[in-house]
Amino acid sequence: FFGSFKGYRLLSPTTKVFNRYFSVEPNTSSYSGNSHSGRISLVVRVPNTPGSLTQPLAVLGKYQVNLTRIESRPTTEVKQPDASYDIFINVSEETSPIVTNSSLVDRIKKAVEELNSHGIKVTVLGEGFEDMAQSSGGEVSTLSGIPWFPRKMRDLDAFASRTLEFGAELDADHPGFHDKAYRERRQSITENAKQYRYGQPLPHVTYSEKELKTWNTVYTELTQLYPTHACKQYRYIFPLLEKNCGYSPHQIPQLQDVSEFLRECTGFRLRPVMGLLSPRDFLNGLAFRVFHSTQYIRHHSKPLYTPEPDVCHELLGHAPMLADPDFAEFSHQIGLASLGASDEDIDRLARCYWFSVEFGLVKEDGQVKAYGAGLLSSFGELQYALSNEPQLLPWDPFVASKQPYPITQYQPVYFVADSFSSATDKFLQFAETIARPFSVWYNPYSQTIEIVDSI
Ligand code: HBI
Ligand code: NLE
Ligand code: FE
Repeated sequence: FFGSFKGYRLLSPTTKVFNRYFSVEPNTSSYSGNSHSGRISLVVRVPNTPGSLTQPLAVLGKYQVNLTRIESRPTTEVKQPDASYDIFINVSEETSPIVTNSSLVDRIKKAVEELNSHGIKVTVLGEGFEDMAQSSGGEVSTLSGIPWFPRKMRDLDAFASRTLEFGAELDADHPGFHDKAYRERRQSITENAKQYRYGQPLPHVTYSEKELKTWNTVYTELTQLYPTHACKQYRYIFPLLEKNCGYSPHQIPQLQDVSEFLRECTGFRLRPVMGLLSPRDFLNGLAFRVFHSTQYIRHHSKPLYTPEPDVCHELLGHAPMLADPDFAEFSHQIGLASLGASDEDIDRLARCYWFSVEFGLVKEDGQVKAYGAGLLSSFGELQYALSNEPQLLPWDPFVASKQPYPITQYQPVYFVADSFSSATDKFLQFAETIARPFSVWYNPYSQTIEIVDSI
């Protein structure tokens, strides 16, 4: 199986984002089963004056807060260069050797209050501090309430149950709403996804004749369009999927096989999901090079367009593109930008995602081709997008992030990228405008998000 990947481009781990310096820290929480699910970090803002770090350190010491890593970076907010520094501090979650009566969270809260009272701004990241964001407003001592985000691969297990409200129930206007057998079938497939936990093999589904017939129609129609409509990366990878993952008109590939293939290509992996995740959860997964995939198939009455993701959309739309290193890098960067982002910034990122990963077009030898998964999995929209009907704009994340879109009909506007690497460069310029008092780095060896910055 793996031998047949010989000669295929593998992920180069030396892309821009991987070149940053970071300091190594023993990650004890990954080994112990009973630890707090997320780590705690503090960002302390100090002026660029002699001794300004002494007080924060003394206060943290006084409250028995044990530190495991300290890094500094000049703040970007301030006009004068190096007028102040952000000090990034990781806190050990191991029990202090000195017996204290109060919990670590309480001691950190007290330490932060004391620092605030001295006019020192502290940002706390981690669970248990949400109430502080509201209670300590004010000019100098504002704590930005950074939304929780997953720091290790296993944290993605928390998403499984959060799809209930969004994806478990079909809407009343869905073609499958009155089809009892379809509903029950979907229910049993999504139940597998709900039970799934990190490290388990992906659920295997034996599809019925009826489901295979739907797949056959979608596959047969789409593969007639790909030679003229799909971008060259897609056309290059598709035969490899036929060879290695059982892509064919007569068989629906298994997520497990496709996931193994993608890991060999770009480190991306699939994870089963019940249905639509919130944009925040969905994008956060991309930061770990995890793509959440549905496993049920669209209703047989409407094979050529569905507004929601299904196994045709994931496997024919997304999977081939995720095997391309430049596209994978682009997707990963959207994911990293989403970690801890404000709700407004998540909205902006979701629109960037929509107009690129879902519905993006790309220039190729003077022509326009499709790379967006929503196009590559819809026979109807793929033709429409490359007709003269819709409006085409050059890919610009500053524009795309503000562009509203319909979700149940063909898009009126598409964005055309020059290439995936230039699309990524433009996206990174945009991502810099997303306010966040720290930087993140994905450590592929430990599969954890490191909160770092070193300039
Ligand atoms: N959830 N399961 C799933 N699949 C998607 O493609 C998806 C999602 N939630 C949101 C989303 N896509 C996007 O439209 C953006 O909002 C991120
Ligand atoms: N419209 C696409 C299709 O029919 O395959 C699915 C889009 C999901 C966002
Ligand atoms: Fe999608």
